[in-house]
Amino acid sequence: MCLSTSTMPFLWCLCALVLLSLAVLLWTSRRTSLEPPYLPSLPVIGSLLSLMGPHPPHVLFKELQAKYGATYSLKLGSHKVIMVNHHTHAKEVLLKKGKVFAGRPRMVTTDVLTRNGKDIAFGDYSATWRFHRRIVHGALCMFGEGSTSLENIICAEAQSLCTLLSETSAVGLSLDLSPELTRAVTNVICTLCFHSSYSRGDPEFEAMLHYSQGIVDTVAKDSLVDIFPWLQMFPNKDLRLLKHCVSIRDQLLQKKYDEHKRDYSDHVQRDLVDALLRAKRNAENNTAELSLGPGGLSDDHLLMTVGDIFGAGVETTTTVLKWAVAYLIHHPQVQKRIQEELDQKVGLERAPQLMDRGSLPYLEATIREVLRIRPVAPLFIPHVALSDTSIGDFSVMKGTRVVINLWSLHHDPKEWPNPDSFEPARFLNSDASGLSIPSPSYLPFGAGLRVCLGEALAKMELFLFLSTVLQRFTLAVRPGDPLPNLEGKFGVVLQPAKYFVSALPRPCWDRQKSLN
Ligand code: PLO
Repeated sequence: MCLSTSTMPFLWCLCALVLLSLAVLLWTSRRTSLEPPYLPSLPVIGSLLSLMGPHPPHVLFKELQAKYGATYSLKLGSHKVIMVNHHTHAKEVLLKKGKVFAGRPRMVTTDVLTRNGKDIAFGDYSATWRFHRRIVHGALCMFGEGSTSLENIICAEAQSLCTLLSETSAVGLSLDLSPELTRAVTNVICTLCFHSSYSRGDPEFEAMLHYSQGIVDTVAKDSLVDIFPWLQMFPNKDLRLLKHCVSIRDQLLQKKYDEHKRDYSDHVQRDLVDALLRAKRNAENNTAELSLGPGGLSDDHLLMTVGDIFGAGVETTTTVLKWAVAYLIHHPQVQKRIQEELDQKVGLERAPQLMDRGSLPYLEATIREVLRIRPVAPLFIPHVALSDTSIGDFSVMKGTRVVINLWSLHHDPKEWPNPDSFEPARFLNSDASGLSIPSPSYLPFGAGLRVCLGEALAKMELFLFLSTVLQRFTLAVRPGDPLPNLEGKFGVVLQPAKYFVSALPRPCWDRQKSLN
């Protein structure tokens, strides 16, 4: 066959076009089918051998970036997990593709804690979950931020903490602050949820301290039984402890819940449980809401959610306060600067209030730095991809677990100069008159659909407790005592080891009191 010279250019164009489309096709298919680098993995045990070593998981996962890059995958038993260590991919998961990654994995320990995921934090994404979260959000807004009664409750608890510190310092004692901080924070949550509170030595409170620690020690910390569910068949000390602690917690919650149901009235809303009960009843009367799926919003759901609010409200805020005190003891110059700011802006005549927040930037910067350097939940709770999707150039299959390593985000040396050193001033603006967030690699409360519901409440508490105590006391260890250990014990929350504090009344405060 002979081709005329006039058809040649046309054919060349056609060939070029075909080649170009092939290249584009090849490139895009390569792009979306690219898998994140894999840690070595063996049948049954998955990547477990690569995860053994002296470091806690969040630190190990951060270090593995050097070899595998910021986003890599591994296998925990039969589960494929993608580990995300950089803020761009973290935000893609939490914000840009928040809905696709809104799932939660079923785990043996969290199923025990939450009656198979009937709560909000560990519950999987569904219409019931969305409705449930919406009513809890509404109820928290009603009783949460901006509520003067809540501010009064926190201030009263902070004052009673100061009274205890005065008593112990008067007899030269140093003190493990943990139970007292827990009681103060518990009372805030108790008032919010149940309009009740605990006094020192209350046996119910002691029981709560005990069961809650048992739960923190055993739940959702990548324990073997969560990785290999079949291990439940064998005797397991941790699982037994968890079940025991959960049953005590459930009795306590059930008692409060039953009392509320008995005394419920449509006309008064005393607390969060009343608000939740009302929302549940409204939903039951509203046929549209009944399409929520099997069971709708059951009593179990409400009970488990109150358990979440209670557990999260107490364990997280107490832990941050303990970290804050530990770091303040290590950095007396930071404490001094907060106290100077308090003396200047609040004075000694009155206790600090929420309205002082804007005029105490250094204290607020210190709180931000504590939340950066020791994030409460360094690996958050794992997410699950609800459909085939991608993270950056990597393809992600439906059902893959995604873990955001907040520890890596908060200790990224490219984002935070000297990431391991405690420097509150990094959160101040250039003339130190206000606050700033110097890096996008900062998500202490998470982001997106599953952002922490208690963020506003936590911030109120951290501010009021720390300002009230530091206005009156300088915190230190007794001469010769060790400084608090800053390493932390990994679990569903990263807790500091126990330490003892001595609270020295500030001379200016004492002088002021003797004048009054
Ligand atoms: C803390 C111990 C309690 O007894 C039960 C409980 C409930 C909710 C959990 C909380 C614990 C730990 C912190 C969690 C919270 C839900 C959201 C929060 C995991 C286990 C965080 C940091 O994500």
